[in-house]
Amino acid sequence: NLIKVIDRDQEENLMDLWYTENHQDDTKFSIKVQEHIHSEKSEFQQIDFFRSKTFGTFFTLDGYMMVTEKDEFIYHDMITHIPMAVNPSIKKVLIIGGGDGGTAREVLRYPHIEKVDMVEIDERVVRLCQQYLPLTASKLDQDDRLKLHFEDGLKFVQESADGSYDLILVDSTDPIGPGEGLFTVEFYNNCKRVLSDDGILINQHESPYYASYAHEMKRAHSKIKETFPIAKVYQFHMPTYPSGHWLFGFASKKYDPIKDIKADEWHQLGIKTKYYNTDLHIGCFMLPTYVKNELDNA
Ligand code: AAT
Repeated sequence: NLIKVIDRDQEENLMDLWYTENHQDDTKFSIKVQEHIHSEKSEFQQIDFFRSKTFGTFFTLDGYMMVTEKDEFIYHDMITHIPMAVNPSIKKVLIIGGGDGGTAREVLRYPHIEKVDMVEIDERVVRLCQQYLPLTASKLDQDDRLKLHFEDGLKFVQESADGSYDLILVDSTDPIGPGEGLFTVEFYNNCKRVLSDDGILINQHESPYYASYAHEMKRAHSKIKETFPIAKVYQFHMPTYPSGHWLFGFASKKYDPIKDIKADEWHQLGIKTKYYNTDLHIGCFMLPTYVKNELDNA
């Protein structure tokens, strides 16, 4: 999927390097690269870091965009603050994936959170993000409440005790390669078991727009709604992901994400956010008709 297009710039006679991701067979998204900072094949995946003018430093896994410096606040606000405003007394959090550290950074802004276990399969992603994306990775070695585990998230939840977390955030790659097991019924059942009675599961839920991603969205939703009594989907705008329209899933045994929002309590915490707010919290669950229909038929 990683295609480097090298063009000769007419005027300056310089070589241009572009990062290109195929969003469809005939549709590509490209960012002009100022520098290809790092490239390696880890035990699990191909990892590349680039520098660009518009999106700052960004990194890809197996050629797919993961995080850019400029738009990561959107993704990390939306994965974290939605569940935290539904249950502001969450104390024990499990993050699966999220090697860049952005999700952990947002979670650790809540002073009453007691413990965060972050389970990332690929230690190299963490170490490279600490080196090249210090603004997202900054909290990974600075907060005693956070414990890093370098192992498969599926195996970790299989081995975790019942009811040990109030919140699970699945900040995973797409369901190909190492992320595949995190989109299975077995995984969702284990998440349900290790969550407390008022626990919440948020998962990376793909995109509704292009058919190949919408297929994964439907597959994930059909499995989660079989597992949890409350299973909703919410949307946000992610400029560098395919089609720019992306989703997270909200699943719970007890809380409805709209009816049970504790907006006043959340405001009292004084957490400043650039994308999330409590109006958007309600709005992001209002889905376009075609998305609603696809999810209803999932
Ligand atoms: N914060 C947004 C970044 C990501 S990266 C997702 C991370 O999940 C990667 O670091 C990858 O190594 C890790 N991962 C993949 N599979 C597993 C697994 N089985 N167990 C633990 N960690 C895993 C998300 C990008 C979303 C992209 C959407 N197109």
